[in-house]
Amino acid sequence: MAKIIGDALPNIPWQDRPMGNTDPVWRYTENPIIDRTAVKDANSIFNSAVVPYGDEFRGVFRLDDITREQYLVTGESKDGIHWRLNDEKIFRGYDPRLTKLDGRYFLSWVCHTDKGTSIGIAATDDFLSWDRYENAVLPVSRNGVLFPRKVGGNYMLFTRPCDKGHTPYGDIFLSQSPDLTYWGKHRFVISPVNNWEMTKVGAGPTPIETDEGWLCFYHGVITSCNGFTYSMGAMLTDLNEPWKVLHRADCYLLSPRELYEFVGDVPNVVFPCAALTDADTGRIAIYYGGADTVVGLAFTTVEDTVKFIKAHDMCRA
Ligand code: BMA
Repeated sequence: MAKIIGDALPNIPWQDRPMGNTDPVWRYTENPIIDRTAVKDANSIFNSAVVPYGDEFRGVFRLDDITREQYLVTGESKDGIHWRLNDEKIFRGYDPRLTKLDGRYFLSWVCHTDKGTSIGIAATDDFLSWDRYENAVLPVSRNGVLFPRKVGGNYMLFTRPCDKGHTPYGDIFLSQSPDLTYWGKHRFVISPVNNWEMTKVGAGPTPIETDEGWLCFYHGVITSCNGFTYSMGAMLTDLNEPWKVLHRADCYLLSPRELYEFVGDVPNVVFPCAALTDADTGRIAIYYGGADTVVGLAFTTVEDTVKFIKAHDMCRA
C-alpha cells in the first residue's frame, strides 16, 4: 500500500468518495469554494496555493482585478474550505505555489519582467511580510514549482520554458540550487505524449513525497477547434533523482466536467496548483482553478492515485 512520507493533517478538508464513483479523483460537492465575491473589485479568483499553518490553513490566491491585471492576495481558513481573503495585493503575477521548506513558507509564482515571465520566489513566516529572492530563471518560463525538501543537497524546482504568448508547446524541466538563488544542473523531465496533453504540460502542486517516489500532479493541454482544454495528469518520479519518471498515467485524472470548469473567462480549464496531504490516512485534497474564474476542491488518496497511475502506466516495458 502506497504511503505518504510527511506530516499527519487530521483536519485535512475531506469528503468520502461518493457511492458508486470509480474516478481516480472526485470533486467537493459544494464547489466552487471561492468565487469573485470573496474580494471587492475582483474579476476572478482561481489558481491558488494552500498550506497547513498551525491548526489552520493559509493560502495565496490568483486574483485578476477589474482592470484584468493579475495579482496575488493572501487568505486564511480554519477548515481549508471557507476562506477569508485579504484585498491587499502582495505581488503582481499569477499561478502561485506554496511549500514549507526549512521551516519557512516559500512561494513561487509566475512574475512579470520586461522580457517576459519568470519564476518569482519569496519566503514568509507569517503571510504578512515576504523576503523576495532573485527570480529563479531567465524569461520566458512559467509553472515554477519548488519541492518540499532538498534532494541530494540541492533545492529542486520544476519549470516550464515557454513563449510570451499562449505558448503552443511546453515540456517540464527541473533545475537545482544549493541556495535558492543560483540555479543549474538543469534536467529534462517530460514532454506531452498522449492526446489529452498533446499541446503542452506544466507542473502543478508541490510534489508529494511517497514511498513509491515523488507523486507529481501536473496539467496537460489538448488543442481542439475551440481552443485549449486543460486537464490534470499524474506521475511518480525517483526520490533521489526526481527528473527520472518511474510511472506516468497515459490519461488524465481530472478534466472539465462541471459547469464551473466549462464556463468562465477561459472555458474548459482545470488547473491544479496545490495539494494538502495527511500521511496518517493517505488523504489528498487538491485545489484547482475552474475556467480561470473560481477555485475548486477535489479529493483522492495516495493509494487510489498510485494504483490508477500504475494501471494506466505509459512507462510499462
Ligand atoms: C496558463 C496560465 C494559467 C491559466 C491557464 C488557462 O497559461 O495562464 O493561469 O489558468 O493558462 O488559461
